[in-house]
Amino acid sequence: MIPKAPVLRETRVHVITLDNPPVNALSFAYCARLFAEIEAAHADDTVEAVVITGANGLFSAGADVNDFQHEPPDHPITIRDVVGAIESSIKVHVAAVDGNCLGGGLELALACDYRVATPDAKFGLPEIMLGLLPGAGGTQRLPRLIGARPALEFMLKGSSIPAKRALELGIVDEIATGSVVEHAIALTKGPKRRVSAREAIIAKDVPTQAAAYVVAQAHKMVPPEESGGLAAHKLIDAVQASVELPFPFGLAREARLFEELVRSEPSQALRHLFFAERELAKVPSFDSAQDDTGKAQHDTGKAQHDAGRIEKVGVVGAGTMGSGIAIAFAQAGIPVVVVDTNEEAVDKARQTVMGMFMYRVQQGKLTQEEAWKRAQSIEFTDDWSRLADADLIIEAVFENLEVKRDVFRKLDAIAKPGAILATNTSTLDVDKIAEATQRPAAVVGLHFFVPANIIPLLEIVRGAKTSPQTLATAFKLAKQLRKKGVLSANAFGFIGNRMIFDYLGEAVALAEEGVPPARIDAVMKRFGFPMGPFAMADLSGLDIGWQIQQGSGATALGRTNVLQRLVEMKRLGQKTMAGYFKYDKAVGKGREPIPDPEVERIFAEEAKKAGIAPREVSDDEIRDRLLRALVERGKHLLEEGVALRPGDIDIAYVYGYGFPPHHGGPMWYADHSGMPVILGEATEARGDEVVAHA
Ligand code: T1G
Repeated sequence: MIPKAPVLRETRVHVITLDNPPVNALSFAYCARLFAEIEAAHADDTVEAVVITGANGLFSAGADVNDFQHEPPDHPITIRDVVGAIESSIKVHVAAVDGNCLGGGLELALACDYRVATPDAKFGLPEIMLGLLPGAGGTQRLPRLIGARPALEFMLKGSSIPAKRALELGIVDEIATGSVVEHAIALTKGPKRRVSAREAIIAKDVPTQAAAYVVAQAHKMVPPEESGGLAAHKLIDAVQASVELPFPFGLAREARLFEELVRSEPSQALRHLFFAERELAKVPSFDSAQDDTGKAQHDTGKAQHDAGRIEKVGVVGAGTMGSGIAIAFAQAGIPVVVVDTNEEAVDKARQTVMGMFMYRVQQGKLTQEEAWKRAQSIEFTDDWSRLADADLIIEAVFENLEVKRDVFRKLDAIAKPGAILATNTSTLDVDKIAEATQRPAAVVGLHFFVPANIIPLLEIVRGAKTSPQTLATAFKLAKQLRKKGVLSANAFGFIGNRMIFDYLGEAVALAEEGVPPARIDAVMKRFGFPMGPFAMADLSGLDIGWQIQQGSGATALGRTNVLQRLVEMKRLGQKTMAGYFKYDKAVGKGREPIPDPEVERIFAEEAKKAGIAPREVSDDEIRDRLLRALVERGKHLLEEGVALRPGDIDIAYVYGYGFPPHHGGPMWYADHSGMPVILGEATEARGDEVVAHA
């Protein structure tokens, strides 16, 4: 039973506190209780007005996404009913917002007559990130409150805005300096003022007659429905209804569009990713973390509490990766020392970093002051003793085992007790690196992706001796860096790269069967990847692929020597303006892949030598074979315990390899697209096995 909130006798105001920990999600069950309380306040003659606020440090995170994962109970009380009750009441309602006010939580606030917020409050309608649209009146009320175009932009973005910006837009009426509830109570003196009673305009300076043009433009601005744009197009339709239809009809249109989206596969995929992301840090601890009864501690809660604080970081290696990692920490407000033996590299890194911050100022993503402050938080030096007080030191030097072991030996002598030593290796054995130190429990793999300050994926590689505390600190750090920390065991290529080898191998196999690389890339771009496998290989460098193939012997890219021939011809990819494609500075700043008949001739020649006959291959076969290569390797990695959950693999691929989020990631896609996956079939055909680092 929701505790009966006090009716403030002197003010005759009923204060309702949303309280459903951890995020005051407005689940069907909670809405039933809330609805009852609101109805009671409306029926209580001693109550003249209602203030709604939130407990647990926020207003509300909106609807309970779990409720959409299964068939709803018959006639559930939903946010719509709660909003409807507020809407139909003659009593003034004021939303007193502190912390996050998101989704259905903001829609509830929009149903109130007034909204007041603390300076730290944040407002967002992130439904589009879940493949949905605001389904409790947001698409009809927000356009009436701030104009259809600003409302559409706000909902299409889905990101949160601070209270100050919400005030500028007109979403909130006032910012409270003192108690937000007290401030709200004062506002209850104002007249009843339903947002729904207003007329929806396009925008302050745009006549309503332009509605059709604005709508048409909006549809052009978002991706096609089949490429992840389904929710966006339906959202535009709903906002169009807010301009063209009377409020109740617009609400009905919104409800119909919402129901269509809830059942849509893109939304199911995005909801899968929402929960998969929140599972990432839930890691069964190592046996060593046993409680006093000897039972292994499985809930991360325990491990989380042991997470160390990272207040200063050292980065060894001032190359592209080292600079990107330093920027990522500076962006998270953590001071960094970048060390390199080579003074020239140190100077170059200083310029790279400064250049990157200036570029973000030009993009309007940072103010000059913010850029300066962040750049100042990075120290560049060739004096390794500057690392002595760092809480964490990340090595990002040349990908060679002996070079890295030397660095770790040196760091082990310099670093303070309790400091964590991390390696950014992408292919080498973390245990062999840890063996070079006296503190293997404090050694962990932190595998960033280029550019490290942009790509959200961070593979956290657990070595044989990595302690639960070190792991817990790594996961906490991932959150501080706004990265998706995905746990991998210490195995060749970890998760992401191990799967991409098979994906690239299948692409090469298709090209050997006579399918032009450009066609293969086009098929995967139509599926939703930002680039195809061959353009991806050219971006990371064919010499890297060849080196890894040589180094590991774990997997061969294809059944011929095409890769070897291209590397010998110094066709190393974008960096040499020729790889599987050729590049021209005059076309797409030298980044646009241009088909090269020379490469197709080499494929045909090598295939003939290997006795591989050209054959007709459909686009569907291309897509399915490439995705199956990913999924089969993914299933192997799960069996081998390299990856913990299918959801972890999906997060890794969506946030690290451009797998289209509206397809949920390779493992979810395989389960939901009916793609036949026979474990071991393809891998056996390729005659390779998972190579765990011995
Ligand atoms: N529903 C269910 N569970 C939720 C939830 C939600 N909306 N939001 C968070 N959780 C759980 C989460 O799974 C985790 O659980 C715990 O709360 C802490 O979350 C009709 C249809 C609010 C900014 O999209 O953005 O309203 O792992 O780890 O980093 O129009 O959560 O501990 O078991 O993320 O402090 C729209 C989603 C819903 C907001 C807090 N709302 N949430 O971040 O904690 S659709 C959203 C967030 C809707 C209406 C429509 C963040 C947060 P567990 P956390 P955090």
